[in-house]
Amino acid sequence: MTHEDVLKAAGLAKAELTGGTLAVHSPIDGAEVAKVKETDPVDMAKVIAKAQEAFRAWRQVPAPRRGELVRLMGEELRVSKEALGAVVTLEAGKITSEGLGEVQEMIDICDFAVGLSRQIYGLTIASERPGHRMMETWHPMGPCAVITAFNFPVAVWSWNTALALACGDPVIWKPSEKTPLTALATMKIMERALKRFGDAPEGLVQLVIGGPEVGEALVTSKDVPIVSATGSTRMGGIVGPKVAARFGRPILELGGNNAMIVAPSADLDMAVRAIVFSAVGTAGQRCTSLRRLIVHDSIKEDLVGKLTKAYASLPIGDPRKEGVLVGPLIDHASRDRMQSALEKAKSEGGSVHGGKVVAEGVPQGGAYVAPAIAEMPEQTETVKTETFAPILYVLGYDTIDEAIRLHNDVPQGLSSCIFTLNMREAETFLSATGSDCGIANVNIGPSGAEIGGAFGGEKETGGGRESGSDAWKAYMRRQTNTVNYSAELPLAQGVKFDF
Ligand code: UN1
Repeated sequence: MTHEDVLKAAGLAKAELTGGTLAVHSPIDGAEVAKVKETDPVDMAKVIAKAQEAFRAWRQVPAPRRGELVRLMGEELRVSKEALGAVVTLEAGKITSEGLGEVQEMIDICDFAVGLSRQIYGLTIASERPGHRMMETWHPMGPCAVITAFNFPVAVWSWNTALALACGDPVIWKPSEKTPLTALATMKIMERALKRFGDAPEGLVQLVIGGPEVGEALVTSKDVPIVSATGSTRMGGIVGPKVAARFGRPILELGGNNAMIVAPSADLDMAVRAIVFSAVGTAGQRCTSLRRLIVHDSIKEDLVGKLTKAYASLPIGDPRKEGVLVGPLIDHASRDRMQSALEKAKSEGGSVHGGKVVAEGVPQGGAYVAPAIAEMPEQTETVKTETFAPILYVLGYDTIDEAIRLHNDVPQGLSSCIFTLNMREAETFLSATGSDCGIANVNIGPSGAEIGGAFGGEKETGGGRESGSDAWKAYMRRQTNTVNYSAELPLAQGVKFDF
């Protein structure tokens, strides 16, 4: 299928793809595939007011009925899975299976949120006063801005939107400027669900396209109480304080520098498979991609040998082609950043396998690279920096304490894992003295999390949680209620105030 056919199959009309100011390129071959219209920053006040109006209606709709909209969204996504997956491939460069996987992740969170819509509940708490009852009620919070990144152009939106809608919050979506087409295609699907639902308020789910000024309006508006932002630590460092300064609620999912500890008892064949998927999958452009391998000295040489062999056999190229496992990087700037990180690693004493630019057997115009393995003498500045590309830094260790120290000695704290058959090591890694990340796994890689768990991380990753478990609470306001059903008015803490 040509790029044009893919966009057409996703329901995108020519008029939406032309005449705008934002040029969209496919990372597959660098071709300009659209020029989309951007939201005028001047119109942001109207967008936000519309969301506020939608909120006033939506918060009164019973949560299970709100869940019905999410159920329809899941149904429509099922119907459009292939078409939307293909747009993800076209615009983000993911291989076909990962493009489809991303849409599956959207379907999964819809299913979760439908159940949640009948499970929004609070506690009942024992009161110290006779004839009193205490409880917690969760109420809708207000419009939720969802700022997403290019690498999961639609799934991250759905984690936020499925929960926000079930929780009673309208959504304003600002996608990455690199991936507005997946957003436009997703809105078509959403609109079909809204139509079938029937009486949802206008402006419940809005899309705005543009640069920092458009984002700024969402970040600084008091009428947008929740700002969920995914992207770089640099971006989060700007967004977080601005939202906090107006007492809004930020949900930040920022950089990761995810590691795997490989202990002497590890099943090495399994470890190799986990490493290759998590370091090379999505061309190393997941927040959860494996970036650091901390290997016991006794098995390091053996493991690096196995890995370099596996890396050499990886099919690199057109992500639409069957069998290809490594697609392009998002753009040439990203490729250049990878190359300079590798140069820096070398200057710090690293020895690099692979990592070269690939120009043959791949579509011209895309930024294709061979994934790299860099054996490092120590955890240098380059290792501590997240480079959004398939670079795997390898470090050796002697004792498990040393491995955990190295593991935690980076600014980021998203995902982590250990490969070991030693129960003491596994449990220590998951304990209070183990991994300091939001996600810590045993005998699986750091990427590819299911939506059932809370997703997010600590330190410079930003502390936000999205997706499963009780992440929904971030989209609601908690109210503590005390009800007096007695004929007395006793005060708490034994205070007397008689008059
Ligand atoms: C991201 O890269 O921003 O765990 C999200 C994973 C995916 C989500 C990644 N489920 O790798």
